[in-house]
Amino acid sequence: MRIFSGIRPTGDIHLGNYLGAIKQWVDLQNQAEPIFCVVDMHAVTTPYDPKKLQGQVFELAIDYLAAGLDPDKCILFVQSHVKEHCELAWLLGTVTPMGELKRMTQFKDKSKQHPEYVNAGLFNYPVLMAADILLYKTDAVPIGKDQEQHVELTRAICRYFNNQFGPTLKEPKSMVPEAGAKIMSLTEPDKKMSKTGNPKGCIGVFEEPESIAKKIASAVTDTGREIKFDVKRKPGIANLLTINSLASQKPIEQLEAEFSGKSYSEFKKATAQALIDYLEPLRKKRKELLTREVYVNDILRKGASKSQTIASQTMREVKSAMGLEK
Ligand code: AQP
Repeated sequence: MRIFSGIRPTGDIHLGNYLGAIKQWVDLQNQAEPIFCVVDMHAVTTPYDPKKLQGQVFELAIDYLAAGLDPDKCILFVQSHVKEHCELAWLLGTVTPMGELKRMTQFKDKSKQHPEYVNAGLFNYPVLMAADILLYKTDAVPIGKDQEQHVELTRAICRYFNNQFGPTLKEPKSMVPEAGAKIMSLTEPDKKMSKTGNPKGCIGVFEEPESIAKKIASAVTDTGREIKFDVKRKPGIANLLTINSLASQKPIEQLEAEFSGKSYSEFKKATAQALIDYLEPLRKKRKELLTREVYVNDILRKGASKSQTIASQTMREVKSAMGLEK
């Protein structure tokens, strides 16, 4: 089974990125044929600083390795190093109805967030994402809940293409984790945790322990006293229970029993500690990797070469099906 996934190099990865996506990638490495990507071409669809982009790409590659990706088990590369991603995106654009793109929640959200930056690249983001996935004849895409709609569209684009030009591309499925698929902001528990939201609501995977403890201590909860998993009535507590459960590897029911009759503050302290302990090995590994630039660049170079071998074969098939090549 081949899997493909990626993250935009738009800043430090957070707990949502880790629990929703990367943790699954690490768990899947031993059973699947995994390809992971730093999707820099997607990063330029929203405002960014060109002087910082190279550094952010490099740091995200380090983050992947620190989080547990093993370059001997997976292919790891930078999207813009394999030109076939953009080439296929252009061709897939010709079979993608505009109406489908207009429905995409992420396009609507990002257009509102950056009204001065609503560009055609942002509109076509899901077509590039479809190209990323279809280029590798991917079976499954491990992602958080917010990206499910884009994978659904990828499946539709795949069908449009195959119906028009004959069976060429493979229809992938989404892989969304049972727990952690949508980690919410600590300050606005009705919104997903995000790199570009309120920084106080977002916990970085490599954040210092004191800062993690502070953020969890001031996480928005409710006026009640009960530590119960109730997403509608107690979204803040439900979010903290999810985080604690994944970090401590204790089922939510066990945590509810353990903290029955205890205060929110005691529960928050324990949650912060569980999370700090959980993330400690990742933080250590990242510090070590930051000094190994040659090693990391070598992994990315080899990864791009392996990806390109697969990608160029798919492009030959696509171009031949479309009559662009013999
Ligand atoms: N809050 C989340 N909970 C669970 N999974 C999440 N993902 C993102 N946020 C959460 C998953 O992480 C992967 C990378 O997503 P992305 O590249 O779309 O991330 P992003 O756009 O960088 O997400 P952000 O943090 O919201 O950044 P900005 O603010 O720049 O848009 C995906 O699998 C996603 O589902």
